Amino acid sequence: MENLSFLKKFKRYLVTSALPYANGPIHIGHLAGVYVPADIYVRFLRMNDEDVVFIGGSDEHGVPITIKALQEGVSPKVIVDRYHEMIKRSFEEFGISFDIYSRTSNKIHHETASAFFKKMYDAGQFLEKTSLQYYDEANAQFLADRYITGTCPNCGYENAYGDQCEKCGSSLNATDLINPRSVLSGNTPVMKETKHWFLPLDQYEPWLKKWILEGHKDDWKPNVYGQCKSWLDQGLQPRAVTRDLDWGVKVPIDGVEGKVLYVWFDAPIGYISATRELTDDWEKYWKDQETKLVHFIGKDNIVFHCIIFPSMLKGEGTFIVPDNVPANEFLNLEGDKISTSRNWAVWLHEYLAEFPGKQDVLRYVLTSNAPETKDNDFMWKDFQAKNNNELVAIFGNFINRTLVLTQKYFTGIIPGIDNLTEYDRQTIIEMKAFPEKISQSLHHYRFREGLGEMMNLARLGNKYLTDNEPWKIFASDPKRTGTILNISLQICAELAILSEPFLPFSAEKMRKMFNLPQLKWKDAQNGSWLEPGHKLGKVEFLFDKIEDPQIDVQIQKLMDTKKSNETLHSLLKPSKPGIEYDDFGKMDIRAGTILEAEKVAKTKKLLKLKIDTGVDVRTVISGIAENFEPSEIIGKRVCILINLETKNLKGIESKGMILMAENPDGKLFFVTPDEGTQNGSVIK
Ligand code: B3M
Ligand code: ZN
Repeated sequence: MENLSFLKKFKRYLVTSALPYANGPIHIGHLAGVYVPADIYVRFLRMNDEDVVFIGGSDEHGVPITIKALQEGVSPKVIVDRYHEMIKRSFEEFGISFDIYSRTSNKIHHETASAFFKKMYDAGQFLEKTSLQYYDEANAQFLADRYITGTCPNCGYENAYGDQCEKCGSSLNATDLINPRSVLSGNTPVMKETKHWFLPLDQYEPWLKKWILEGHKDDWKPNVYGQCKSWLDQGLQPRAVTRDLDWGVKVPIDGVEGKVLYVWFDAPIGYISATRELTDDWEKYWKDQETKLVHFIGKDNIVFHCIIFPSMLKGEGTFIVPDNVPANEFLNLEGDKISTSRNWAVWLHEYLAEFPGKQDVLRYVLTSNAPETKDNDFMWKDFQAKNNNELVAIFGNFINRTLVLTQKYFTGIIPGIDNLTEYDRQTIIEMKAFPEKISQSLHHYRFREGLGEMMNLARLGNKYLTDNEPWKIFASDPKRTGTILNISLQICAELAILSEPFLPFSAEKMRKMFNLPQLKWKDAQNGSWLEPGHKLGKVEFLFDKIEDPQIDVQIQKLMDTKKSNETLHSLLKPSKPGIEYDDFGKMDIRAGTILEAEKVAKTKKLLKLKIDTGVDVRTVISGIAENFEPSEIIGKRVCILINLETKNLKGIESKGMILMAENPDGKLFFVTPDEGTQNGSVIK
């Protein structure tokens, strides 16, 4: 392939894909935005014999991790171990062909990030600033990023985070929030002094402007370039690169305790640590101008990869900066934004379990629908249609028909070519153009377009075979049948090569069916390895039809999610008006134990409970008979309000009330004091 001169400008490639937070599983949004395009690109480069490393790993630091740990009541380590393993496994199974999938909790990463910071610190490249930050007195903790919520000053959304409003997307400082609240205690935080180190982004501004605005106007995607330009036009401010947290890479300055590197400082260095972990020869990938560094990311990470990390690399002084950052927009699901907290997603590990062996179908659909220039939608019906009408009906059908006919007429041995018709010649010219066309698309990060061309090649083959009807002429003209099948087989084999970046599992199957060695991209243009006389392998189906019931299950699953989200939301009782401390202080609530329970005769709802309150043993009538059997609650630990006025119910004196939690659907639960409390413990 003479024309691939662009591939020769660089000696080697370093391709990174965003490190997902290890606080949840991977969903189709991650795949479409980052991992599928990155994998296509890397597989394409490898087939062109390029020296390339493909880096991935889990981002295991930062507030997204510690908040998740807090919600589950476990340590951050438990969270990252669980999700790192799960993510790693599902990527592997899905065929994302990382050279390494590492994690930022590794020792080598802590060392690398620490040394990186230290070098910049020693060279005086950070500003040291003492400033006032929000602090939660009850928990004795500074409230970084997502530890603080409040009302967004831009759109009025009440649950905006200290670093970002998820409703309107604006990036915020904690001090911008109206009515700030601590996520830990719900309290209004106070201001307290703390010292931090800042990366003076303003000092990098002239260099960034020259590098991006002048240097990459034409080769960066408009969405990426546009975001950078708007940041640069607004003017950059110094940005804190340390945090008051105890989970992360410790700030490597003598005498500094309880502070870690900001997760967005350490995470991109994770790309470097992973390369070091992969090879002793890592420096040539990171420090030689002849390396092409490409970051695959989603659009929410643009500023970090185009402004902040490059400034860090530049500041450190010995590293190259990215040649391109082909960020994608977002993928929505059935018309709605993908959301982990609302469980509005198609999870990769679930897909793999529910559609075994169909990795390529999802890869195909996500690529043909990739949100390359604008947000896009994943629809299950469209998934089914693309599988049935494109992969099965065109691609699979063409390959299958050609192989079956070759088995039938030539016992699976490739026939030779006789005379070529004008149609044959035209087809051969057309098929020879595809490797270069697809190369151009992939080189320019236009993966949808590349995939579209690959399908056009399948269409070309399918049409050629249909138009020439070799099955009708075998009896009268076996030589002509042989020529038609030879040309069809060449197209099939070309597809086996050119589909590899997009559909690696199917390409591998095809390689076996054609009994071919591992081939290179350049082999696609000359079919010389496909000599007459070559014996084909065993024929099997590449794709099969996905029927309605399988899709209906998926749609139903999403409808159930939507319904339960809506019910939860609409049924949730609004909060009551505020009260004074004294109002609450008047209540005497204790930990207690239910000693006896029996139904109150002639009532449906009432149970008569005898409760040890620590202070005394007393009788309480409780309206929970429809929810609990007396026998199942004897011995249950409860919280009981003991200074409530005595009430006479069905002739029995009820002294107090036990605390219950009620779900929006009316289901009742005991509020049980934790183990270790004793009867009579004061609840306050
Ligand atoms: N973990 C953010 C994200 O998952 C972050 C990416 C880090 S890349 C160095 O969107
Ligand atoms: Zn907002």
